[in-house]
Amino acid sequence: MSQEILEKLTNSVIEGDVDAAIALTKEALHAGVEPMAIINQGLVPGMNVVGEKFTSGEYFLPNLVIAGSAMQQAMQLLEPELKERQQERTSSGKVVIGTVHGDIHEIGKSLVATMLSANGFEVLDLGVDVPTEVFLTKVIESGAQLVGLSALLTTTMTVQRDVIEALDDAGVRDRVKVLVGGAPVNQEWADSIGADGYAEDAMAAVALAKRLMGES
Ligand code: HCB
Repeated sequence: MSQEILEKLTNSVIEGDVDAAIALTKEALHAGVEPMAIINQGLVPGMNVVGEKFTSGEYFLPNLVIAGSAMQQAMQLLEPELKERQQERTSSGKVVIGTVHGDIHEIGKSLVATMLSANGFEVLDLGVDVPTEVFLTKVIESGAQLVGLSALLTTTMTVQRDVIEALDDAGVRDRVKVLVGGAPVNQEWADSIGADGYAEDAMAAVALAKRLMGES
């Protein structure tokens, strides 16, 4: 039953049927499916298929837009549920997060921000297409212990390195741990640019953020 709803949800994202995605997300919640399972087993597989179809030329930009909208609207229903289930009382630390300059992909970054916040982190979400100097200013102003840099394009992942270099040049690199992520990013890339960690998804980002906080 739950599996059937999740499969239909995946298809609704692939087909760009926003109304169905909203209705099926509600149905899954009602059936007692955990919000994180709805994301990872319902919505994300749909986005991955959309990405593959875009690469193969079967889908075009409007398909990405509508699939993104379906996922975002479903996420709006899930965010309060995620927070309610995981809210911790004490502050785990302060995090500045954003999608780097030139990149407007926001769904994954927002999911990481939601999960960090649900796990007790104080999160300052700078949004998307964030200029490198804004990351620098906000890290200094807020006194954040962590900065999360999201990049979904091979052309923008290099901006993660620019931010690390800017932190270095400003003499604040040792004050903040840098956590990188996004579809084209991996551990090897994170190591090569001197990031403190790489997380492949929001749950891994929370675990890593907690570990890095323990180290700082
Ligand atoms: Co976009 N796009 N897109 N896109 N897009 C991708 C990313 C491609 C891989 C699709 C493909 O070709 N297969 C591709 C990138 C290719 C590449 O560079 N290697 C691509 C392209 C090419 C483009 C445009 C250039 C298309 C064009 O205009 N011709 C354009 C770029 C615009 C720009 O940014 N300047 C573009 C635009 C769009 C939108 C706007 C239509 C839309 C985004 C809507 C929005 O966010 N509001 C969009 C979408 C939806 C996608 C796909 C289909 C899904 C992305 C997504 O939301 N995934 C994506 C294909 C794909 O990735 N499968 C495709 C779901 C989330 C939950 O996963 O990976 O973002 P996530 O985040 C994870 C994870 O990476 C990690 O945790 C998250 C949560 O689990 N994580 C972090 C992310 N950030 C982190 C930071 C941390 O500190 C730690 C962990």
